Amino acid sequence: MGAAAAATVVKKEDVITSHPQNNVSENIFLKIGTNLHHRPDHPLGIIKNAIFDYFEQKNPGKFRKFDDLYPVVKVTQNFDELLIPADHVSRSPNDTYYVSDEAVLRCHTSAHQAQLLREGNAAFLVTGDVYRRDTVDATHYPVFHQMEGVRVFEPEEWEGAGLDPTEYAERELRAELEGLAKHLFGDVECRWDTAATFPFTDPSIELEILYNGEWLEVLGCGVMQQSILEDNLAAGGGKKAWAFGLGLERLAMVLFNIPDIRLFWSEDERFLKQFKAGDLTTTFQSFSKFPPCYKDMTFWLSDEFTENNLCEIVRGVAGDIAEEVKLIDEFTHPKHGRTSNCFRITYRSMERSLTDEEINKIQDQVRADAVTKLGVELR
Ligand code: FA5
Ligand code: MG
Repeated sequence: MGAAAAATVVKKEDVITSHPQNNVSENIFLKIGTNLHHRPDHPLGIIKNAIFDYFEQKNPGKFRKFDDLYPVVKVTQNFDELLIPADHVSRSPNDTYYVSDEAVLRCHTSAHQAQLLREGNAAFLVTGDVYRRDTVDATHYPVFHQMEGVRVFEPEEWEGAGLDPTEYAERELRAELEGLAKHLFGDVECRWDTAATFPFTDPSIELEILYNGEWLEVLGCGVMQQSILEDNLAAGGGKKAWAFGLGLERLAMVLFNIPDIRLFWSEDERFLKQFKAGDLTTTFQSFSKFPPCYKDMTFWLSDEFTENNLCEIVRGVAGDIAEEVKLIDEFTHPKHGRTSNCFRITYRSMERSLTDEEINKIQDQVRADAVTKLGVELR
């Protein structure tokens, strides 16, 4: 891979520190360095290579590929260099894993855009694991994989087409990504959401694919803000670029009909042996139809409470048998004004049956942790 590549060996003390802002959990640390996208027979490796093939066929030799950039990045790389404002929600420790006040686990592969432009790259693809504190359900997981794409254009290119530079870059971007969707899925229903916004692109758009009867967002993209080019690429002010960031799990779920994002982390042979390097035709066959187990918990909110914090607790206790955490009822007391929430937690293993005893123990621990770590008052 590229010269900027570095082996991803991350030691525990590199990410779990005594810094007051440190919020990386043991669970998350254990996932770092797994690099599922490096495995050619894993659905994430298969989809990554299929995307590489597409770009290579369309633009031979054009895109430089980076596959193992270190996942701990500076706050400046993850946010500032992308013009993400100081008060943007994504900077909140509720959403992002902080190693210290200066370093984070990258929450998107966009964290490498500016650095790679500074190193003189004008067309590149970066694949890597990214980390976000997020909800628990079938399409969200706190560690997932993205591929970033950037392509810089020269004035001759848009002048030759007789277009304004932004129009030209947007047209090229849409064509490139619609072509990718076709390459991966053949005839699939796609639509562009033009209401999307990213601080680092203008215009910004998101691509959605119809999956199991619902629109699933698979990537965000847009025309790169000109100041990012000006600040990082030699003579960048006179050029124009597009950028995209796509979710590999989401694409693989659509391609292989994988119903739950947790499956990507399964080491179960019944999952892994269904996939073969280079084979895009696999339709995943469910090997487990184990019943779900629902547990509701109701509590008065505290200052510390957020949905992401509760999800982090559930994942910490239950690991991958946590299938969904969902708010099902909310109520504010007419007299004292306190708010109560009821969450339904769904537990289900993809690999085996769970016992009542096991689930009750887990649920008791979740309840206890919610009290001690978040200060909620159980009802
Ligand atoms: C971004 O991360 C931007 N950096 C994308 C981008 C790059 C925009 C370059 C413009 C230019 P967003 O947060 O929407 O955007 O995430 C991009 C994709 O990652 C989503 O479309 C989805 O496919 C995937 N994704 C986001 N959150 C999760 C999650 N919790 N689990 C699995 N996949 C996710
Ligand atoms: Mg999005």
